Amino acid sequence: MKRILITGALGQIGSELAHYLAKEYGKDNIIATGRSHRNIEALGDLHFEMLDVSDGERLNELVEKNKIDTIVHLAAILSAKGETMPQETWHTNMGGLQNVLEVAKNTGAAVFTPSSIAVFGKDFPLDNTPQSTVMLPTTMYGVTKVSGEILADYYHQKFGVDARGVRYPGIISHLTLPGNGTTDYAVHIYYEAVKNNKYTSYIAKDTYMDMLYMPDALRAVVELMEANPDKLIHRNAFNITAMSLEPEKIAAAIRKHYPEFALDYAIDPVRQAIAESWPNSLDDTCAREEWGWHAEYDLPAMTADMLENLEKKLK
Ligand code: AKB
Repeated sequence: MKRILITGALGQIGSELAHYLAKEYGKDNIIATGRSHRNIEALGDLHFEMLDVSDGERLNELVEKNKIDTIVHLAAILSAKGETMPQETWHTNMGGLQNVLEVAKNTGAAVFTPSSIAVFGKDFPLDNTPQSTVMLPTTMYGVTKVSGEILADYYHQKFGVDARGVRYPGIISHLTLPGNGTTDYAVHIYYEAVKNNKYTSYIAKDTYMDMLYMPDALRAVVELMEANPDKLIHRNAFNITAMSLEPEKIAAAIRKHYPEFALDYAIDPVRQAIAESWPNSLDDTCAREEWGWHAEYDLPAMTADMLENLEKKLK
């Protein structure tokens, strides 16, 4: 990676990844893009261009003009929002990815695009979910993520596009809020702990999902894209994880800092059903073996860092 264009750069991951990549590869080598200016302040003085990923011509123009060699494609509609607008979710997620892959085919750029634990849905092992197993998602977001994995592999096999990806679990972070997914509760719980010392969870007790702290999610992008391609048996996309969490476990970690923290429940049936259709825990052996993946943050380390940063931001 030398010159990198990021789509969806104003979202939860993009707004942090842009700075991370700027540090690694130089500020002048990063073009952050998004389809509005909402949250633009998160990018500071990084170079920003307006881009709607449904506009393949504009994407091609930006890639050629800026001599981009890697496209990090993050723009997507997430799981809970996707269930309120399935048609638009298909159109945005699949149309955007196909434009990115076409531009990559024409220009020789490499592509990083995240998949998700949402690729799983029915008839798979819920515990220690393997890299390769049944993928029958129950959300439109999941349908686009499975299709996206297959499409990216197709562009690799057929046209030699260097497309790589990971299946992100829920990502916990303190800079930009997530954009209406199912795992968002695991971010909101920290904000509410700092603001009000209590949280009402829309996900039920004992509902386990995998989570990852943002610094690990960012490092994964660079490590996978810099990995030796000869070592990659899989490409799109690798299971990665750091911890398998449910609301009470996070609350217990928060209580080490805020002993009075109170957790209660008002279950959202839509997001609860999605959560129950996703793995309790992932097996990330393939990522470990093929490109050396490992997470650095566990629950206590993440909780301490989240609370410290949110106290600075919110108090
Ligand atoms: C969501 O909850 O939709 C996302 C995801 C796991 O892909 N955070």
